[in-house]
Amino acid sequence: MSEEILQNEESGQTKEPAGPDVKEGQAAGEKEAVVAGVHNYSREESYVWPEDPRVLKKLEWFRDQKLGLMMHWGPYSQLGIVESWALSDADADWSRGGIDWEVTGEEFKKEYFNLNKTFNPLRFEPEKWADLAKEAGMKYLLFTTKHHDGFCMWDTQYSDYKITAPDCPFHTHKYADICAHLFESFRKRGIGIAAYFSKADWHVDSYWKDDTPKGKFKSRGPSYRPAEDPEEWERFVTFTHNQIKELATGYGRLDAMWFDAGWVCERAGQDIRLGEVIEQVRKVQPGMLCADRTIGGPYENYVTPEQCVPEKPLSIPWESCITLGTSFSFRYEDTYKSPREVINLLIDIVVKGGNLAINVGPQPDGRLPEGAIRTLKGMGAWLSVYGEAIYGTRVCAPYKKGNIGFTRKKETVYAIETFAKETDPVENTVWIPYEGEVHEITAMGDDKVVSFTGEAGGYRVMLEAHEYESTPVARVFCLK
Ligand code: FHN
Repeated sequence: MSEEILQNEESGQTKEPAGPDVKEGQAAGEKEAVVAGVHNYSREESYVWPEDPRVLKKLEWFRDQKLGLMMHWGPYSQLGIVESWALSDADADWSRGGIDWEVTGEEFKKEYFNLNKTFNPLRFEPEKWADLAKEAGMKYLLFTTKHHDGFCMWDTQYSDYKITAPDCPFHTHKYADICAHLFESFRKRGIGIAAYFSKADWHVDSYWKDDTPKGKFKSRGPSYRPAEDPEEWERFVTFTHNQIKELATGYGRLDAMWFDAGWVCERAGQDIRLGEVIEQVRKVQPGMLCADRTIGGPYENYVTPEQCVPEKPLSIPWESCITLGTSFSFRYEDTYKSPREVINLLIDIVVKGGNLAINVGPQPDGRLPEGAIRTLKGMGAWLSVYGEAIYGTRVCAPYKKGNIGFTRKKETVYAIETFAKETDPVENTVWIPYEGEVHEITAMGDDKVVSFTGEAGGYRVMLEAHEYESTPVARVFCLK
């Protein structure tokens, strides 16, 4: 679903592909925020460091985690199509490609909004998901509590469009309050919790309604101009604040709330006064991080490149959200990145000071796709041996040269030699272009001290000849 966004090296600001112009009904800010369904990310220069010491402390916790499991799950998984976006008539040109049956836009929207009446993931076992996430080396969960379609994966008291409503067959299941059981299962295993929440809600009538001049045609923004109907907009703001507070007070400790739908913002005339509710929330969730994507300012505590990795290290907290398959939502017969691809991606991100939120779209029956499970297990196998060079580290100059990436933790520098392809040759001598002072080098894995010579510009490591069954994903050397 997501178009690749071209990254501008200096600013980190995206050069948007020739995406859709500001379409009819979209506020000016909408085009800048999301192009073909993909958010760009805020400029490093516009970042505002939080003043609350508890938030600053939580940011250091966040920067230590490095790896999160993002999950997009909702009734749309039954169709194997893009999450929510096909509902927006103004985005139909790119979002309805997966709609390959004879329906009109109006009929499709009705059918989509009725998917809750058949959503029944009977094979959902949150403990199994949490065990797998732990095995995969995940340090936090980023879960879609509500996507743009407005369907709530928790027992909200502010909407009947929810997993626990009588018209959703899953409401009788012991795990019906999916967010409650997922958060508890992951938290029990020491995994952090970040709640994804869409600021846009295409189901609630205070955002989308039909009795407007545009009639049934819908774009990603509200079906009316908030400035022309402030009472309606205030109803939407109250509804949104109530749901955010509900998640923050009834579902245990939240380490972060991650706000999607960047077009819902003051500069686009859609001010939901997010800061007001976050300050209230932080009275019960001290230090909770807030990622108000693409907005900048005090409530975007970290920036969130999507489906891309900045060219250079960023000096601010950041997290790339990237799909393990080809889509954030579940796709039938999807193809998944290999462990090698994901670990190389993680290394590329961590040497630049960021986190990776790798996304898996669960199946409509409640299981995770087999291909995703295989890769997650493969990731965990590598991280169980070399995770020390990833978790809790920070950027280390020259951060990356050739296929050698660098991280640092206290007095140790880690040189990570990556092998992008399983056919890459594995040499017995390794050139490490690091110019700091080094007295000892050990090879992680067997923790053997290795021979090396210091030369201009770096160190040459001489390893004992070793027959590898297959090219390793990456080798790690500890420089002390
Ligand atoms: O519109 C959403 C999209 O559906 C998906 O949730 C991604 C995930 O980061 N965020 C928005 C697009 O940038």
